Amino acid sequence: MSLKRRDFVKLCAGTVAGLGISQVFNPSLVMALEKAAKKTPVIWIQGQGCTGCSVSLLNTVHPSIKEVLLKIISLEYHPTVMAAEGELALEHMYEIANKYKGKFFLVVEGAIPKAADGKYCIVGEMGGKEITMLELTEELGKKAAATVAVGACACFSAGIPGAEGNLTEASSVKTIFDEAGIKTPVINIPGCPPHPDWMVGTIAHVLLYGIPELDDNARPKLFYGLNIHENCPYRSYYESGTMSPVFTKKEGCRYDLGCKGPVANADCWKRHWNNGVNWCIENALCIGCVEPGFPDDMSPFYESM
Ligand code: FSX
Ligand code: SF4
Ligand code: SF4
Repeated sequence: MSLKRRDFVKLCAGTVAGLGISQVFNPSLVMALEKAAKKTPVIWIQGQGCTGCSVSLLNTVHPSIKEVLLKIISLEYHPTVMAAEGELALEHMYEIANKYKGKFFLVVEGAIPKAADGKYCIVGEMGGKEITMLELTEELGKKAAATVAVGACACFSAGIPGAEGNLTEASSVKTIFDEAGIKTPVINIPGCPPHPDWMVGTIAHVLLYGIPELDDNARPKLFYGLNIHENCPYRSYYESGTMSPVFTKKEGCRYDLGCKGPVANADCWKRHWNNGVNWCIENALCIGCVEPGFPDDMSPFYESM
């Protein structure tokens, strides 16, 4: 492989102009990934979520989702995008998990409910027996080489399903693993949903160079290492006390409208969303979707801290 880790990291980090991994995925990297992916299948399971994380991944433009699925991620199971369904699909998933025991990557999207023996989230049925998300997460978690928790729901305090008032004991992957004594490493890719670059970039890093450097919340520093407020293009407005009275105004800091940029750590300020077209603060404000405690600790979204 001709691309050194240092260069890959540079690619992932993007530039101030907003270029990121999705805009500049380079051919030598794709070739190397194609080789690595063949040996490392990915099993993607979904629990309590809105499928927004998968939709976000499907929105990756460069590389296209076709390239991601055919060359970068050898996706053997994904409830939303696979053509197979029912027992046939589950049988294939178990076959891959056993054949590649200790070698495959498990991606978990959505929270895992513990109440009522996990019955709030049934993810399949085999031979007339219902399979809960809880059972599946534990079973596959034990066998995986590493687990990537995508989205606020699978990380930390279980996101929207884990918010105040939830009766299902929605839990994060880390909580489930800790309670079941599962030692498989967990990488958190929070966001509601996460940026496609954060998911594709992290999986590519794991495949090519191993687990990237993580922060105290098990997030790759590559994408979550810098604070939004400290790097925000609206920062000069904040310093001069020029506050925007409405979301629609181009000028002015969003602090008084409830912006949570000061406590949010991610590279949205330079990566931008929707293939670089815009990002939260440009259209409204940051609701701190990448932080532990989201959404409760970031609420009310539209009131300043
Ligand atoms: Fe959660 Fe994924 Fe928020 Fe949705 O499924 S991270 S609710 S955007 O997308 O899990
Ligand atoms: Fe900070 Fe938000 Fe204002 Fe940007 S818009 S400077 S992140 S408070
Ligand atoms: Fe989440 Fe804030 Fe980034 Fe938007 S700007 S994706 S709310 S961390």
